[in-house]
Amino acid sequence: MAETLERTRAEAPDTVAELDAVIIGAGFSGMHMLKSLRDQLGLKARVYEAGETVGGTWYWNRYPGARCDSDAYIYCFTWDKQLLQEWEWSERYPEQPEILRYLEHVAERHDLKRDMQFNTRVTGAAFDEAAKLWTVRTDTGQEIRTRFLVTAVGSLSTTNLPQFKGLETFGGKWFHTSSFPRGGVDFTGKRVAVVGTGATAVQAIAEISQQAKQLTVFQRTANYCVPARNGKVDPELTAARKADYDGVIKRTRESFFGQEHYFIPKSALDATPEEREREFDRMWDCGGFAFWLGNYQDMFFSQEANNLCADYIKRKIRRTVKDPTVAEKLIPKGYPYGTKRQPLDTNYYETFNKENVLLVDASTDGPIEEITEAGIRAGGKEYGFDIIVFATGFDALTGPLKALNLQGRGGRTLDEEWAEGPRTYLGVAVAGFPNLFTITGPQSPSVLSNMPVSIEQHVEWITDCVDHMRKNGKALIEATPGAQDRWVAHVNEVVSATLMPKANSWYMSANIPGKPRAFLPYLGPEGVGGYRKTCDDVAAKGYEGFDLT
Ligand code: N01
Repeated sequence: MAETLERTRAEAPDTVAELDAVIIGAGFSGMHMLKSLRDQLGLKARVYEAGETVGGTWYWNRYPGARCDSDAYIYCFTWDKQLLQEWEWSERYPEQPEILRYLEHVAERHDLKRDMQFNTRVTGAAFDEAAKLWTVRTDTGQEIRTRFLVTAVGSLSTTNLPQFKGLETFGGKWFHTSSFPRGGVDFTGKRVAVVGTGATAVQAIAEISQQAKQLTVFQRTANYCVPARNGKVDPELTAARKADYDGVIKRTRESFFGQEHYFIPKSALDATPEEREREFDRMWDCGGFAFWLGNYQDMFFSQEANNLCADYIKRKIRRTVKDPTVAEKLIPKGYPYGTKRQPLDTNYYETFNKENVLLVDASTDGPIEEITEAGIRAGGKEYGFDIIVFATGFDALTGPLKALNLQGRGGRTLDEEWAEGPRTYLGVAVAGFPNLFTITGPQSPSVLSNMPVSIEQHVEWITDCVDHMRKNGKALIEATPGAQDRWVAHVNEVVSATLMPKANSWYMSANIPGKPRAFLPYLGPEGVGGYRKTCDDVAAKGYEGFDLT
């Protein structure tokens, strides 16, 4: 690894380079952005990536059980029509190594790595007002001057490792799920702790319990989990989807969440109990996000309707978990269903029936007090461990952008601009930061959608915008403060009509101590389809809300 790093750096281009576009990150978004700017527009573009290859999220998140939660047939690039036909996914939700293989294949097929520099972290970028260029700095000591700066850093890429007292004293090994060692961790015969019960932990816990001698799960907030129902996809269904990929693409692009799930156009309160139960059973049996994103249309708005959905899941938990005391600990309390990211489970609740699995719940058993040399002390009791796995999530959406140390006009930083929460225009631009584009940035649908759908929409929009500027002899594009103010107000107004603000979720910035409470993505009234139309309208009106100079 060290050798590879040295070699890659030695081969790195000149210390000062001039480019048309710098793209930060080589995940789904950086790969597509490079393909578009370089091969479609002919720009001199280059990707800088901290990891040693492509993949982004799928390069870093290698914990046991890591797999996508969207059906694979829509969790891929749609711009390579031939590959859509050729590629065969092994199951409904492929595991991390398979998705990484897919991305490696795309990179090779489109010769993307030629214009990517790995093992290189962007450490800062400043806008030079006189030259109208960005100067980008890297940890390899390079300085790159570029007209356009595109962040493709993902929404969930800045690790949240809570500052537990005493972590440095722990005598065993500890890992965060977002940066697991290559080659994995051998849990065989080990006493293992998992801290957290979010979507990541729900995937990892069932897997780790199969290897570990003893697994202890530290839960702060119980989650509503629904079955993933992973498995082989019926070949006839796959063939039908392939035959109708244009239809699939159109439908996901116009949909609410970038998925082929549609709300039941009715209030849950208007259905009879029998009808409701039938619908709930149907969604539950379908698995995946059906229960979350294809439920009654008022589920996200009416507490009464939401309670009916929540109660169904609570009944399932009580039926699955044999020990009633453990089941009660696993019953979510204090926030509406669906207002935290839906974890998809494969034997999650069943795992708590195993003899080697213990649940330590912050409310009933006491919260984590400190990490000790031997393990974790919670609720006054010490639990001994060989390995601790922190599945404690991310500083979502704003974290990865702030970490870039961007300086816009007048040297202003995002820390200053976003002191009270993110402020963007359309989630793709920030006033005072000309020629900066943020793919799936805060206040865009991003994490509330099937990511590849939102990534492609942003990449296409940015590509069209850059093309428009070149054709019209424009050097700079910049969101106006007024348009940004209106967008921020709109984002907050829309979400305030929903139940989302009632949860202490990472959507609400609540997982990071001191982070200003603000809803981070955009939950537009018509979802990703409506958001796409809004962005297209902005472009059609000559980039309304932007100054083009
Ligand atoms: O992180 P999380 P995640 N003391 O923030 C707990 C995506 N994803 O990595 O709920 C004790 O959701 C925290 O408790 P609480 C997906 O979008 C995608 O699981 O805040 N506990 C929670 O239980 C997802 O939402 C896929 O009270 C602490 C957990 O740690 C996002 O990644 C697969 C704590 C963190 O849960 C993040 O999920 C997996 C503390 N100080 C994930 N701090 C795909 O399908 C935090 N916790 C691609």
